Amino acid sequence: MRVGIACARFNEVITKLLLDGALETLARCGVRDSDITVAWVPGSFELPVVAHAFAKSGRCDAVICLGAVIRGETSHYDMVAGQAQGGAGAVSMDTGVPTIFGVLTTENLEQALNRAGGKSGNIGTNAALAAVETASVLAAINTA
Ligand code: INI
Repeated sequence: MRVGIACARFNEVITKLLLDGALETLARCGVRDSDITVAWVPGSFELPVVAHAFAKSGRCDAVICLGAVIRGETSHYDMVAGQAQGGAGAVSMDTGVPTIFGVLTTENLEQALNRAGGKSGNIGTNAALAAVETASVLAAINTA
């Protein structure tokens, strides 16, 4: 299984933890390091365009988008989170390559840390599991 990961640099203290969780989980699922490509992008807004490039490359069975959108005091939040979520979904449907939404959307940094390996698990881990499972389901359907 070949996996492309697009990871947002904005809120990197969080997204690095999501990436660690995703990479550990992919390794545990038997995905080889050499079959994983990681591309860093400036922020979550840019995740879909890079996910689209991965999906269209013909070299990925699944794509994972990792980001952290923290509301804080910015109204930018809704636009960034909406673009990331809608864009990832559009990539899946346009290309048929499962594009997983591993983007945290939280009110504050504490909530984000809780979901990036803290007391509420790691969204990067969940995203990796979703990628492996969905790619496997599609492979089974396409070879049936
Ligand atoms: N990008 C994020 O990934 N998370 C955020 O919380 C965030 N906020 O709050 O602004 C954010 N903004 C940057 C955005 O993703 C783009 O990189 C930028 O707008 C350039 O297109």
